[in-house]
Amino acid sequence: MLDRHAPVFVAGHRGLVGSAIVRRLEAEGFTDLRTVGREVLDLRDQSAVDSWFDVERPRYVFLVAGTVGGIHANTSRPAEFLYDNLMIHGTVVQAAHRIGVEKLLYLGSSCIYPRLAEQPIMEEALLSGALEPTNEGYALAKIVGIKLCETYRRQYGDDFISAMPTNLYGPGDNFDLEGGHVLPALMRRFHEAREAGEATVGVWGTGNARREFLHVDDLADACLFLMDGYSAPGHVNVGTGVDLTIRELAETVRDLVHPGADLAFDASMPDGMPRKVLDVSKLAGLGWTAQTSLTEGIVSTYAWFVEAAERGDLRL
Ligand code: GFB
Repeated sequence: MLDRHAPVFVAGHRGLVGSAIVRRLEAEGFTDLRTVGREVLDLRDQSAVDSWFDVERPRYVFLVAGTVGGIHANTSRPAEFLYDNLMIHGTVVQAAHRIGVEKLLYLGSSCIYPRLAEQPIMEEALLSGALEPTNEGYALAKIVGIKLCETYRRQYGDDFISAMPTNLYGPGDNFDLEGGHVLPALMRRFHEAREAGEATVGVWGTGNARREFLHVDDLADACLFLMDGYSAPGHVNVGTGVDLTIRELAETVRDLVHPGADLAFDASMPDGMPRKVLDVSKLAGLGWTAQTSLTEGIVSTYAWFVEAAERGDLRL
């Protein structure tokens, strides 16, 4: 179990995941959280990262920093998604190794798995087939992150572990309509259509793609659970094991935010992976399962969105 008074570095503390991990660690009584903004430290710069680690000397690291976005951001900025993430994973893992960090958790993504992987996707499906082209750059960088943790463990004995979350949502998400993920985009689009008195709301793709959604507070809980009790080379899927179509998702958001609105599917936008649902039996076998139902999570995240919008405090 982690020492609650040891210095802990949460890399990426302002993002959806990092902010949830900070909340979870604070609630757990961690007393020495270390964070740094990108205006102070460029995590792609090895010597800057090394200097920062030399000064702060964290004993534990949550590596959840990265360039992230939805399907459109991934397809329009593939070089950034590949380069930024590749570098960030490399610099932080190497710096953690160099100063002797006792435990590091690296966060990947379910997009590491082949486009046509057997569903639900087991951890063993990694590198068994071609990747989904809409997020290949991001997926390649994420796969390298897993391999960094595995190889540093094998060669140096470092206790570096990896978790692979499914699609995430929750407070602190990016509500940008072009760059963000489907759930925050749909919440905002339905909300703005209702405010503007518009009866039709656009949804990208055919609506037939299937996705699984995990509340970010559940993910943060799983990350702490793994840091406290898991130490092995294999990565661990984190999800609910339950998926639905994008059409069903859009209807759920519609019924909450703008009941009666019509959906207009834009098939010129990509669906991405046809289906992406994780087999979560490994994590369940270790003793952890997700607690937040999708409906509950959508209701509370929408309430958060409305309040944050009123405060003028949204990432757009
Ligand atoms: O959330 P999203 O971008 O994630 O899209 P991916 C999920 C599905 O929702 C796709 C559809 O089939 C989209 O076409 N969709 C419908 C929308 N309306 C919208 C909308 O307004 N915005 C967005 N973004 N989608 C990402 C990867 O893929 O998943 C990343 O690109 C990352 O690399 C992330 O792994 C978890 O599951 O398609």
